[in-house]
Amino acid sequence: MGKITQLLSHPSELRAVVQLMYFRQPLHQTSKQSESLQRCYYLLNQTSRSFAAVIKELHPEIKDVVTLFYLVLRALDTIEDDMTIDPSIKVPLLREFVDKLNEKAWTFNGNGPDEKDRIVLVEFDQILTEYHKLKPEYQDIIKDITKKMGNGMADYILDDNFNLNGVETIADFDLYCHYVAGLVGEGLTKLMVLAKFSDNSLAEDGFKRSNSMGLFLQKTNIIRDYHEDLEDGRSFWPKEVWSKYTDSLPSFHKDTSPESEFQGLSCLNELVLNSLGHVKEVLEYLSLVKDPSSFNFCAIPQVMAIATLATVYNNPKVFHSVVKIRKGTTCDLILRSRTLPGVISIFREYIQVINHKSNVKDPNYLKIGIKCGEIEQFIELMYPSIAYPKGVTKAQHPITKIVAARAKIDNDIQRIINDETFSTYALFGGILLVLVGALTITFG
Ligand code: D61
Ligand code: MG
Repeated sequence: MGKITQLLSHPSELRAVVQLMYFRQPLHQTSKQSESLQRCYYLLNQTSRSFAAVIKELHPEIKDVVTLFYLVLRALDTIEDDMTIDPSIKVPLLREFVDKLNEKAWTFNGNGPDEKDRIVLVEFDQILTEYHKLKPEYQDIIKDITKKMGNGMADYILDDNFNLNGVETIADFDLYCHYVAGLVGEGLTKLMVLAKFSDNSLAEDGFKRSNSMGLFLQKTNIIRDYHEDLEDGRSFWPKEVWSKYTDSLPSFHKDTSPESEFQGLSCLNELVLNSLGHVKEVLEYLSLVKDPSSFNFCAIPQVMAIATLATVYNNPKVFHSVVKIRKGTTCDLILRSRTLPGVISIFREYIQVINHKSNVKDPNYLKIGIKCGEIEQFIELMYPSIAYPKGVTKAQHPITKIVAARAKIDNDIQRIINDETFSTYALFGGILLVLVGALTITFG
């Protein structure tokens, strides 16, 4: 189906696209930017389809910091991802990358010509110029995370003899995802706490919930990108899981027999089940982010991830292409994820989608049902639609305080959303009137 036809067959998504494109009220204005900072925003737009949009809407206090945090780590990841750089060069480069942050004008031109984000390394001097203008506290947070991530990535580079670690066990899988994504969550949490945009308690759990924020995003990508990664000659699916279903991971792509497809789906679904283990901590984390622009920034990637997870779940297309969610769905999700109740209702919806797609024959059928039930119960506790558990009054429940603290923010945002929706419907009404008028004049 064409994109336009798709959109016309989902009217609520059409409304969302129009509302987002023409009526959304930005929370903050942009101020004057130096030339190198403009170049950094150009690099951000070039290298991230999804994160650029949410980062650019952040509060002025942290917008540039988060942009530079992103670009520094994108540069590091572009070294990690490049399969044309020999491990003997790549590993030391990853470990020493943090030292480049002390330089004034370091650049790197050693990526393969087709490496998609090579430009951030070619123009790394622009990033350094702006990085050194940041408050020292912000620089230190970025530096600390860069150092940990570079060393963590280096630990997982396979050399030609495969005698380094690789993603063998589920524990390896969690540790790898911690290095490349959980640490981003940790850094962002430190930045937001420093800027007083989120509850201090977010930094007081050993960064367990912020780690889950990153793991939920990264694992979703890894599951979705099975085919693309395989074509690039790598894989991040943990062997401990796939070895239960096949003795060679590429077989899910190569062998198209129903038996092999069933094994592939069982494996895929077990990984989805594993990812769902992070959902409760994700929702808890989101409930503690106070600043509205930071809330959007944190929530939007997470609702995209749960939508993606529901789409890939039990879906054999994953073995042959990259499965994506519709553009209209994306706009609808962005608009609905500006308040905590909105986010919760999206999660509830997709958890139900997953539950309904379950196959009784799947070896993890029961576990998946239990996990979905657990999440629904947790959501029910945060936003009860009927009553609290026996013997617990609303006032006594710890979650009540968190929800109450959010109520004002959510109310304020909801008013803005109502305005925008009104304008969108007014536009549609206007178009309809003009059409009817034109028809009356022509035929009437
Ligand atoms: C709140 C808001 C955003 C969050 C968060 C909490 C917690 C974690 C993350 C974002 C990071 C999630 C990463 C998920 C996407 N995965 C990748 O981009 C992979 O590379 C990982 C290493 C580089 C991380 C760069 C990054 C990403 C998002 C950021 C950020 C830094 C800084 C600030 C805000 C968001 C993936 O890359 C795919 C690609 O190269 O296109 C890979 O190589 O596996
Ligand atoms: Mg990478």
